[in-house]
Amino acid sequence: MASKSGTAKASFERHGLTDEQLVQMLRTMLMHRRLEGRGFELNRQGKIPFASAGEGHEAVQAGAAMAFVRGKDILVPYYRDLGLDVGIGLSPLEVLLSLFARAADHSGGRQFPHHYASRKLGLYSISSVLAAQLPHAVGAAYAIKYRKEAGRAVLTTTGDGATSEGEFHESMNFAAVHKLPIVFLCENNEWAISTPLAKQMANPNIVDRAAGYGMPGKQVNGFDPIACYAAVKEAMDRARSGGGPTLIEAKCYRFLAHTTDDDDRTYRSREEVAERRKDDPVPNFERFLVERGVLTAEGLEDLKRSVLAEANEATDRAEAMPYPAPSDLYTNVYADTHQPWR
Ligand SMILES: Cc1ncc(C[n+]2csc(CCOP(=O)(O)OP(=O)(O)O)c2C)c(N)n1
Ligand SMILES: [Mg+2]
Repeated sequence: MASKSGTAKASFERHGLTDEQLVQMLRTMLMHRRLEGRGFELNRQGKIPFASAGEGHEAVQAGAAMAFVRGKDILVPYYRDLGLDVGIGLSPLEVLLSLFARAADHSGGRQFPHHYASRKLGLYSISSVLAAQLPHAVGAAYAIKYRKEAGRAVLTTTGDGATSEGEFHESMNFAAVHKLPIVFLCENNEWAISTPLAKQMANPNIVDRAAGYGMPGKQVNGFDPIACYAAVKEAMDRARSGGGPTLIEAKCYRFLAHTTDDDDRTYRSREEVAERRKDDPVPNFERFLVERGVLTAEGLEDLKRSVLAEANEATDRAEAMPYPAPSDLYTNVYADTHQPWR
């Protein structure tokens, strides 16, 4: 499918990424888009109650996932990170089990959809409460430093709106004071449901906040997966080697409504969305890799077919699995057999 590493016809700044890694990043982006579209389809078919939408976030998440070291690093993501979670190893079946709320889901079908967790992958349980994940992420980074576990770091993510929360300030400040091994990645899609960035903060650049805490900040084009990889890799390497925290702001956009429960026509024009779609990172990265000889046109079609087949298989398997048994309702709610309502 891909040509051998370093033998691509046209040269470009690849930041050490091999052809195989570049194709893997594209696969993550394609799977992200496919699975998120699947969530909307299943919702409109009346099969699942809810799904969220990360179209426009594929590049930043695939790039960040490539900078994550499996088996070492810890990921504390937010709810819009399907691509990042899949990129570090979460399977499409696990995503579908969450959407269908089946018993085999990590939370036993109890968590909100798209709120995954995997101890095996170092993937923390996701919180719906904005910025609530950040103090947890900082705590994990503090533990790494306290235990002197060299070569590990925490990657945590947040939306632009969540940076207005007190937990964001407290987490950034604490991480900088204690020089913790952590990277804060802000996926700035310009909207917090119906609130535009300009109503959230007077400074249009979230990255400027880094200086106020005394940590390095980096702004990156969130539609460019290679640039996002490079920024997150550099910051994670610094964190892993004792250099302390970094704030990265990846500028992207949310193309769809906030979730299946939202109608974004009520707060932004179709013209605005259509204009931003011109920079859609998925077809752009497909074209980029084909034009540079990293992938043939045929190889791209094979890749898309294999992503669709995997997503379809995961959908069918998850749908066929049972819901949690009603008798399990209180399992893991209270320790042992304690039942306070009895
Ligand atoms: C503390 C808190 N306040 C409000 C909400 C409701 N809420 C859910 S998502 C959201 C918008 C968040 O926007 P942003 O942080 O930019 O992330 P995005 O969804 O755009 O990726 C809001 C206000 C919440 N979940 N938690
Ligand atoms: Mg946002």
